[in-house]
Amino acid sequence: MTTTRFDDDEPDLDALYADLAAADLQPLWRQAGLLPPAPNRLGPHRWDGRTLRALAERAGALVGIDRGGDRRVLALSHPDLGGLPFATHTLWAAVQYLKGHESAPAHRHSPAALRFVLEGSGVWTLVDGDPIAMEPGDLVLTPGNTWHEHRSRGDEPMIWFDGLDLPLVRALDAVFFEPGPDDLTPFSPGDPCRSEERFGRVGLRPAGEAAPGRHSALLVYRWDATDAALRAQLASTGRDHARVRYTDPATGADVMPTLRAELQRVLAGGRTTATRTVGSAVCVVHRGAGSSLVGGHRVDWTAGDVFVVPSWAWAQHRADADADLFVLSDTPVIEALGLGRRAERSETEENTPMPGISRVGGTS
Ligand code: GTQ
Ligand code: FE2
Repeated sequence: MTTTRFDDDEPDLDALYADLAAADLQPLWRQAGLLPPAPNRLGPHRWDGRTLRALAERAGALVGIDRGGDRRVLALSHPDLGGLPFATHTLWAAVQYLKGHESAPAHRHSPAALRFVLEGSGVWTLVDGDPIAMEPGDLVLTPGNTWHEHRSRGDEPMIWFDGLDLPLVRALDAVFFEPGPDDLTPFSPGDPCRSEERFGRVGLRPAGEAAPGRHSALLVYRWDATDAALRAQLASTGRDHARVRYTDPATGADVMPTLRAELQRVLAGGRTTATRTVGSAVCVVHRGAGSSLVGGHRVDWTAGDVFVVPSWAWAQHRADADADLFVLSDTPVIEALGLGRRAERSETEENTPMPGISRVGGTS
């Protein structure tokens, strides 16, 4: 007998509960919190960037990259998830640290991954053998089931943010993993990135190619282009904040079926509109400093920090210094399943206090 055995003071009912448990059954009427009025599984949480970096450096000094794990990765583990190495119930978030001239060998897995580069230089990620040079602020995709390896040809270490849909794919029991060959893929730093050459020019893709696949054929989004799009949006709207979504250039869809990636810029003194959406998000502070109101809690942040915006929590970001937040979310899944909801706090409500978790469901 492994299922929960409920009990009661009334002997007949208690006997029923005993027999239910023996038959691996549970009464719905004793399930508390199974059907909450609104999503409530997580609170906000923040990881300090300096701590992440310092501990990644220590791991770099003590732990090699062996065929065992293949990756020197520190997973962000949300305290509300009972010890699981997951940032939210759907998203894996981690920092990966690769020292100069190290190689993390090829493997592939059904969970999809993306990398947002924090610091360093000299690293290439090879995706199905295509070499992608990584620089701070770049977004690199390693879609589900693509071979990927990380290769340093420089002297300095690199640290980047990893985002995966691993907790979601695990919950679906759809994880496949395969190690690659022991031999590293040959490449030279001068090799062009084929994906970028073919799909990296806005609005132009090779004519007559096979229909677009399940993920973006463009595997790298350069910081220069992201920054230019944000500047142009700020200039054309005259606002103090701007947001761009990384998309499949052929379809305009999200970069991968399970993951949405966006860059939220907030100028010093500016603040975003308060919104709440279904689905969880992880925000990586690329630049600047500020604070966010998340589900009624204040989260102060600075460059390098990572914080969680839980499902259906009100979120509003304010910047004290020009700030860039890389935002990873599971929204494509939520939308594909018809579970999406979104609320925005209107301008007329601007002066009323931020609704907190305790008032979820009462304001929209
Ligand atoms: O770089 O291939 O953070 O497979 C977790 C799993 C990174 C990777 C992670 C992975 C990788
Ligand atoms: Fe991987």
